[in-house]
Amino acid sequence: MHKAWWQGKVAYQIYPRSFKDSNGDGIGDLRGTIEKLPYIASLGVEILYLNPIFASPGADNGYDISDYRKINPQVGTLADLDELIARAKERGISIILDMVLSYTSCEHELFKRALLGRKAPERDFYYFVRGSNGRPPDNLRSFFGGSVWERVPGEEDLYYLHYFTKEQPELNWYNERLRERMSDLINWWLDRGIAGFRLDAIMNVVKDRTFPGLPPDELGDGSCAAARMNAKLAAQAPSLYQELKKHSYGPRGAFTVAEAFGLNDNLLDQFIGDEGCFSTVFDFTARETIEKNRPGYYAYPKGTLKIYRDGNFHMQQLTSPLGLVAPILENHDEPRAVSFYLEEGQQNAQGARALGTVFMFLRGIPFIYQGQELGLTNTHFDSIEEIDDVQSKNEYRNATAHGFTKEQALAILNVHSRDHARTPLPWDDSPHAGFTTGRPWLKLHQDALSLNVAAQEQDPGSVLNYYRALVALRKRGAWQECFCSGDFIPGSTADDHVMHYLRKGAGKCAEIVGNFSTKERVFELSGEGRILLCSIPEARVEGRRLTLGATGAAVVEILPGRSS
Ligand code: TEU
Ligand code: CA
Repeated sequence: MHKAWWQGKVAYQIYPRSFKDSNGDGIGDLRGTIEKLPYIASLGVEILYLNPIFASPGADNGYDISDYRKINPQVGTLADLDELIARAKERGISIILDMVLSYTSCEHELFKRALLGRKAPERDFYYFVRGSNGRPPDNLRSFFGGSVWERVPGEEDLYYLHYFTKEQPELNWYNERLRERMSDLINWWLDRGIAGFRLDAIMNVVKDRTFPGLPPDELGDGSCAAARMNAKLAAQAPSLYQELKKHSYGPRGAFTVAEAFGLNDNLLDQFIGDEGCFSTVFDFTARETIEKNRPGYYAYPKGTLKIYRDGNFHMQQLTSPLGLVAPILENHDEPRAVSFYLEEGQQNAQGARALGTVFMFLRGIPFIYQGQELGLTNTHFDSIEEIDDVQSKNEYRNATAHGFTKEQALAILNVHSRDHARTPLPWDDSPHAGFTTGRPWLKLHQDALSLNVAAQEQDPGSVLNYYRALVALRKRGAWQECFCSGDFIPGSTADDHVMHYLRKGAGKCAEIVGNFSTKERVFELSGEGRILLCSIPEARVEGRRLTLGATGAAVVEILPGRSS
C-alpha cells in the first residue's frame, strides 16, 4: 500500500456546539476550540474532525446546511476557522470538515430557486415528483420516521424528497452540473487549508428515479425504510464518488473518511485502498448489527462487548487485504460506549480503560470522540424536555405510538439517545463545568463536576491520562506501522466477555487482550511476552501466560524469536 500523510495517525472528533463556549451564549464555538487546542494536542491526536460548522437554520444541529461557504454565526467566522487551521497546523494537527453532500437545507439558495417552478434551472438538482390522489409517490420511510415525501406548498400533488427531516431535501446526484458544483466546493475548502473531509451519508445518493416503492418492511404500517433503496442500488455509488475524487480531493491528496451506513461488504474494495473512492470508511458494523431489521429504538437491544468485538473482527478481516478502516467506539450519533457496550458493574473508569485498550490497537485510523477519553457514561435525562435531538424526539413518539408509556419511552432514550454524546464537555468544577459562563444549550452530564478534564489532569491513574498512554504507544517507533497497517489476527471468540487479538508487522508483534468477565483469567499467548501497557495493576506475564484481573486489558509485546 502507498503510504499517505495521514497513515499511522489517530483522529479526534469534536462536536463544536458541545466542546467549548468562548462567549457565554451557551453554545460551543470555534474560538473555544482554538482555546482548547493545547488540550487536543496533549492527547497525541493529529487529525481533528469537526461536525458541521456551516451556516444552518438548525433543523438537525447543523446537518441542514444553507450555505456551505459560510460559517454558522453561532459557531464563529471564516476568520476563526482560518485561525484554527493555522494554529492546529503549528501543533501538527490537520483539520477535516463534515461535508454533507447528499442533501441541503430547505433554506439553501438552490432549493429556494428550485421551488420557483418547473422551468427553474435548479429544479433538477432535487427530486420533485408527483403523487396521485393526495398520496405521495411511494411508501419509503425517512431515517427519522414518517414519509420521505413532503408536499410542495401551493402545488397540487407535488412532493419533494427528504431522507431525514423535511427541512433536508435530497440532492439529485445524477445531475452532472450539480456534481461539478460539489467538486468546486470541495476544492474551495481545500484551498483554504482544510486537510480533508468526513463525507456524510454516502450511500444515500443512489436513487431509483422512477420511485416504484418497495415491499413494506417489519414496521407493519405499509412503509419501507429508505435505506433499503440504498442497499438495492449500492453498486451505483462508487462511480459517482470516483468522479468526485478525480475532480477534487484525489489529486490534492486530501484525507477522506466516509460515513457509509448500509455498505455492502462486496463494495468495500471500491471504497478503500489506494484506488478506492475514500481514504477510509467508519466501521459501523456493531451499530448495524443492533439496528438490523428493527423498526426503532424501542425495539433495539442494548449493545454488548460481543457485538462490538464481532463487528470489529468482521470488518478488520474484511478490510485487511483492501485498505484501512476507521474504528470507533463512539460518535455524535451514538450513546456513550462505556454505558452501551459494557455491563452494569463495569460502566466506570476501569471499564473505560479496558474498552479503550481493545479499541485503540485495531487496524486502521482510529477516531476518538470527545469525552470518550474521560470515560464519560450516558447522561441521565429526567424528562423528554431535557432532550434536544430531533431523532430522539421522533423515537419517543414512535415508542409511545407502539404502546410504551412515557416513562418507558424515556427509559429507552436513556439507553439509546444521540444526546448522550452531545452533552457539553466538562472541563472543570466551576459552574457549568467550565463549558460556558452562560446557560448550556444541552444539560450537563450528572458527574460533570467530578469526571471533568481538570480533575483527570491531576490524577495519574485517570482515564484521560491512560488514553494519552494508549495514543503514545500506538505511535511509538515501529509500532506505529504495526498497529496502523500490520496484520490483524483474531483470537478465540469462545468467551463473550473476552476481546483478544494479535497485531503483527514492521518487525513487531503484540497481543491485545481484554477481560470483561467478572473473574481473573489466564490467557495463553502465542509466545513469550512482556506487558507494554495495562489498564489495571492486576496483570502479569509469566512465559507464555498472561494473567489478567476482571474488567482489565493489556497490550503484550511478543518478544522476537520467541513466538511459535
Ligand atoms: O447521519 C446520517 C445517518 O445515516 C445516520 O442518521 C444514521 O442513520 C444513524 O446515526 C444510525 O443510528 C448524518 C449525521 O451523522 C447525523 O447526525 C444527522 O442527523 C444525519 O446525517 C441527518 O442530517
Ligand atoms: Ca458560543
